[in-house]
Amino acid sequence: DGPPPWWHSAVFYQVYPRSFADSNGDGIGDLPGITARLDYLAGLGVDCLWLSPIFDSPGDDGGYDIRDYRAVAAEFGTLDDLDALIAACHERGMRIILDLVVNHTSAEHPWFRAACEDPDGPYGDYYFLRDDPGPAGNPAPDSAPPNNWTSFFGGSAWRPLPEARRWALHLFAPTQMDLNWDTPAVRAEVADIVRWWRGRGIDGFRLDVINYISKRRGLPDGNPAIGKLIGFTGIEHYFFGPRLHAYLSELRRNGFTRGDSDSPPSSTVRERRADGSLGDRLPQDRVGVMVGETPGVGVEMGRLLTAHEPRALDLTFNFDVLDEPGRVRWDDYRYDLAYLKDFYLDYLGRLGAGERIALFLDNHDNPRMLSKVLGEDAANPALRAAAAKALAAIQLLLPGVPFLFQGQEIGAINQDFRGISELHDLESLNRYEELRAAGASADEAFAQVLPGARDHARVPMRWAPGPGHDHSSGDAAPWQPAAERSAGFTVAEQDGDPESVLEFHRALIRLRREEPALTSEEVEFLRPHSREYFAWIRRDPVTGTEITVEVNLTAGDRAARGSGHVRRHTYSRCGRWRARRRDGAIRGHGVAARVGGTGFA
Ligand code: TEU
Ligand code: CA
Repeated sequence: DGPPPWWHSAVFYQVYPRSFADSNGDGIGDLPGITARLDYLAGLGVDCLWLSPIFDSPGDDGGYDIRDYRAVAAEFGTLDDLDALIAACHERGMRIILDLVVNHTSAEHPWFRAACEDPDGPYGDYYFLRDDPGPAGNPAPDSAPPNNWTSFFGGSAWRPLPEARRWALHLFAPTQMDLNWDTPAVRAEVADIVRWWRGRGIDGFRLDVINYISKRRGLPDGNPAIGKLIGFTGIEHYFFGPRLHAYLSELRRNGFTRGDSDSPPSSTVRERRADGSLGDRLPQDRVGVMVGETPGVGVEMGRLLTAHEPRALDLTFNFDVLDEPGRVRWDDYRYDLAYLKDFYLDYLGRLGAGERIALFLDNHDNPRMLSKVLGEDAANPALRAAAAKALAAIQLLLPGVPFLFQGQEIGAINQDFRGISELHDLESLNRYEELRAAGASADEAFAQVLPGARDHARVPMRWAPGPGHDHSSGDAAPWQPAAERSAGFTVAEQDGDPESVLEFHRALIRLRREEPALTSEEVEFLRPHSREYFAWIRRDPVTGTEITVEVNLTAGDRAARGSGHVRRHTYSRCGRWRARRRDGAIRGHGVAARVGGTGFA
């Protein structure tokens, strides 16, 4: 069936554009800022950029509320800037995907405006509008929403549209209106948008909450017991809806697959060789990559979406990795890396031949994994660097497709926010208000919001020491203050320092490129039941080359495994690892020595 698709062996890097690099001094990161930092990303070894939404939007949910799918938000630049960024990526042998939010549109999208003006007209069917049972004019105060579904951002998932005398469904904010994918015209519009961007050279999409697009017909009430368990009511009617697979494979056919005849490739991508040098220009891939953001689908449903023909998605995100069982994002607890190990052993153990998983630990919706793992030890720079390296070894050397989130490569941790006025995200603010309304004091409410706030990951990137961390050009202050507590955790400080978290990432990504064993599917886990020790062997099926990776998962001292020796294992060993080849040549050891200071003892 031809060579494997490029993304099988790729390292993705998620950019949160508002907070990456600001080129024009207004405090807000932008597209030219990203272009100016591309050599940094190429030098890190990134194969594909994923940009969180850059489309025109009122910005109620950080751009996840799109007003125009074919325009760039003014604060981020222009379409020309985006074309330039796409070309600059391709010139460096990198690819670029965008974030497509098509479970819902902004309430300011022309489709929704048209639907409100004429709910019985064609655009009325683009959304879920339901008759308001109340009297003409405004909904009666006691008129109930059409069902009991709740919104992820609090309250009912329905909002009244008094003028239209309808209720409208919004699983997220009241200005994020759910599209009705059962309407063929909606599916045709989405395929059109995808084709349009493919034509501009975009290499694929991360598809926002894409598993929510097919809702059970009739929109029946959610089971209250499930709602109580999960915290949201109605989910069972749309998180893996009846026509999900059909709609996604249709979108693949109509949007992501370029028909060779009607649309010849518009863009070329330079080949990047294993040694990092650039080769010939290759035509744009025939099929764009489809990365599904799929909250709640778990392992087996994720496999159904990615591994079975007709193919729906290429990769899914499995969010179960982010919190220990029984815990949620808002809980203040110390994440045990033994769970991370269990999770991957189970997940990888269930895959069939040719299946690939997305490996991610951080994104723009979650506190930093490093902070969850370290708790108060995050204040200790040595432990922080060691744990960052341990996470890097896991994320970059297990089988799968790594998605780094900006800042992970320099050991970014949660922000030390002092009060609710320092948070911007609507989810945190809504949650805070709900807790206050339920009787919590201001301090209590803040304490219950802080651990899970999405703001932690959304602060400006730390390029260099100093007040604005060089996020903005000139002396401009970034849109959100981004003070870093410890010296040593900026790009400038780590660049070129062989001990640094940044150089560790560079070294591991280089190793991935040089050693086919690390991008093969083969893995054998050693001591699977150990809660402190995580080790595995990767194998290149062609040459038989083996690479052994060992990671210490523990923070405390302990008696070491092995042949009667008692060694002190502390967290500072966490990032150490060794890679050994079957032919006896020790490959990774050199890297560990370069990166970690001393070899693996
Ligand atoms: O997130 C979907 C999602 O399910 C959550 O992780 C989300 O962060 C929320 O907190 C649920 O409680 C995606 C985007 O990544 C997120 O930024 C958007 O806010 C959301 O969809 C709506 O578009
Ligand atoms: Ca700017």
